[in-house]
Amino acid sequence: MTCTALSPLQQQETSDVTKMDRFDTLVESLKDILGPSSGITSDDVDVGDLMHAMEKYKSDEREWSPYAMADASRAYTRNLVDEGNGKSNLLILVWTPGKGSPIHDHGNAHCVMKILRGTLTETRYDFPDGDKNKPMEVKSTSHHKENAVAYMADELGVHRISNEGSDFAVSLHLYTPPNVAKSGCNIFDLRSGKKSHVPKCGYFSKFGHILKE
Ligand code: 2CO
Ligand code: FE2
Repeated sequence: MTCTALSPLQQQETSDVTKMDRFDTLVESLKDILGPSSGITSDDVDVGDLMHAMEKYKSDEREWSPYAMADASRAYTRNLVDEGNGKSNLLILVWTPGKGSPIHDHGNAHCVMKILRGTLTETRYDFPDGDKNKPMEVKSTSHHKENAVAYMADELGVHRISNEGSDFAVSLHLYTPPNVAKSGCNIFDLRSGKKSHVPKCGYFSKFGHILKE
């Protein structure tokens, strides 16, 4: 298995150990915005505020690269950055070129995604209609470029994310409440619409440390 951080963290100013870089500031801002929410349902969260905070941050690889663990043997890696006082999951996903996720839902949670590097393709579908065995139809296809922010939720259907570029792509995902981390998600077969439950959507690394399998 190949495990490589995307690039070495560049030597940074160490004279002020309390200095926070802008990515760290974004992580704290997201936590602050979620502060007043109950963390139990997704109804009392202001998604606009979360998206605005992500839009304000301009991606700088030196700031987030300690979390961005790539593994070319997988379609993508899920790297935990923060748990937002139990109200969210903040993940950095590293997408292998030419690969993508299965079609999946989001456990009744808000999903806000910001592209940190490269371009990602999002293909949306409606939830399959009951148990009918029929191919899933594409509802929309979008290409999200570096620094773009997108929103997804079960109300909008299900989706697949893929990296059609020739280099690793990286995205930041905030899930609130953290339902998928607790109970997994569902994936869907493109040809039949058949649903399968994935009980655990695991992490490749947590807080910058690769997890041993
Ligand atoms: N939801 C997927 C995951 O957390 C990534 S696609 O963007 O929502 O694995
Ligand atoms: Fe998703």
